[in-house]
Amino acid sequence: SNREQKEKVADKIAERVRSGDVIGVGSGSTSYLALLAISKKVKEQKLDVLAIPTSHEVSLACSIVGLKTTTLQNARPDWSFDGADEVDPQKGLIKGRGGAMFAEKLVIKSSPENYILVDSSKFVSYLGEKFAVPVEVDPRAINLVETELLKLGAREIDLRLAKGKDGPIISEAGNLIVDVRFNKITSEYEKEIKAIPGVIESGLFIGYEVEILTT
Ligand code: DER
Repeated sequence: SNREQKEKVADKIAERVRSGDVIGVGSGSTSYLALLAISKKVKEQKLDVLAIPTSHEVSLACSIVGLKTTTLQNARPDWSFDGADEVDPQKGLIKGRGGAMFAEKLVIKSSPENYILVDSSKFVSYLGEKFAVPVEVDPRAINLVETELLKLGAREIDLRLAKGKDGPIISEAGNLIVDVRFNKITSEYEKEIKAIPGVIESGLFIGYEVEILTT
């Protein structure tokens, strides 16, 4: 099953942990299972490990499982693990269903080794096949960014709404998130979206140093 696939890949990544590691910890359900597997090994073998969380959810999970944490301001990750929503044949990713792609991209760009943990359902022939591209936007720029995204060829732009609160979700950095569907995502889109004033980050990860781990 999907859950068993995720647990298998979570156990695989736990083997990577060495004492002294500073580990970037991604967000999402697969990363969460990996965090549980890693914290179990850290506890059993009394390893000296520091985690760099990528969301409130992950930092809360680290405190629950008893993993010490640090930040990118205080440490550089030795390696990181994370999930993804889509992986294309060139290892391009769409991430951000969980809304943490800004911090996740900072960690992935800061880490010499990045493991992307996916079950078979994440592989696509092209990016955008199943998922929209999440884009984090400064609230002051929402109209400007939507106008520019339409010029870029967006055919659908949805403001991501909160569940437990009226109105839009607010990201860890205090921004809005729009989910954008395009007809064709080219390798230039990550840069072109980022160049729009008011865009903080997108969930497109194209050309990053990542290793895909799957079952
Ligand atoms: O938000 C993210 O980028 C997460 O990594 C997400 O895309 C993958 O989450 P999942 O492991 O719950 O599918």
